[in-house]
Amino acid sequence: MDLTAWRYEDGIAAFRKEADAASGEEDWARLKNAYLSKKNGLVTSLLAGLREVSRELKPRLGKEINQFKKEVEATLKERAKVAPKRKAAGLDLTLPGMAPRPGSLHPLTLTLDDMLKWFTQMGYDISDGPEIETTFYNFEALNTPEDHPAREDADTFYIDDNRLLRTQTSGCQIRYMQTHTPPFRMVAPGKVFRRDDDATHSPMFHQLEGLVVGENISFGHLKGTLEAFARAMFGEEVTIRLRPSYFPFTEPSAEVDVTCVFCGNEPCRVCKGTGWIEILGSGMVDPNVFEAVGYDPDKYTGFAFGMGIERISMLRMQVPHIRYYFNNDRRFLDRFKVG
Ligand code: 2NL
Repeated sequence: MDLTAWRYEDGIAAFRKEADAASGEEDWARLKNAYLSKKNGLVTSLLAGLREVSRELKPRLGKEINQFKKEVEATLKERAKVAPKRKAAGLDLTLPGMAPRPGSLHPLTLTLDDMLKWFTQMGYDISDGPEIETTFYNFEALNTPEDHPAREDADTFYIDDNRLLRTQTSGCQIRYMQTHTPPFRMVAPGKVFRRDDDATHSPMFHQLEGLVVGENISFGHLKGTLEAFARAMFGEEVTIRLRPSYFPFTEPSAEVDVTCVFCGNEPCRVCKGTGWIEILGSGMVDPNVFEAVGYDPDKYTGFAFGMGIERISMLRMQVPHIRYYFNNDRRFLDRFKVG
């Protein structure tokens, strides 16, 4: 830019005129760009032009351009502060407010609430315990010796040699037995952790375990209880079957299947055409577990069971994938809104 004809008085007068005429954020943004843009703003061009002027003119012009720059910057900065205030002054208080969007209970909570309601009606006590457990409560007391595959580091999140994130809520039952005398019925719901992560497994999920101990508690009690539970959860028309299984803490052990509630005319994907869906594991408490808590295994017997709450919930709510339970996607959660 050729500065020979530039005069501070004319330059600043032109700027003041423009600034006085400016109203609204758009005008101010345009002015800021025209004067202060690093690329082609007037101030930048003036400073660039200064390099070309003669030695005699340089000191005076330099001073004037600096002065000019200062006033432009100060004015624009001052305006940037008041602009939002003008906007707030235009607030229309007669506009309708934004409707609150009430939340809803999570499907997992809905399922757990139903389960606990049923067990409570059946006389069960509800108990819980720590998510960080010792190896004694998670394994030793449950007849799971040091060399058992379930104790492999590969499945368990260990904190140190003696502490871990519980892989099941059974520690709650051990604590309960240590502080109560049979007969009793109790359930323990809570978070459990396993080093597993795929389509049907999440590294954290929720389990509900139950324990009934007394004199003469039999396998018949186990079967009748779990059948009544399955009917309460999936409908009076369902029935269950027991398959022999193995857990270190129960003997004998049984997995429980429920008749498929999804089977219609088409081939069923949920039960893979078998007509049965596995819902939980169970068994008669191993005498070694009673020994570990100081109960006389000749006096007491009991049954125990454990199930994944997400799994039961998915079946009841027809949710196709466990990840829906942890994503907190409103489109999914809103499906469970009441009212
Ligand atoms: C499963 C099903 C189960 C238990 C949990 C249990 C607890 C005590 C004593 C005996 Cl204190 N048993 N819990 C029993 C059978 C099954 O969970 O699939 N677990 C891996």
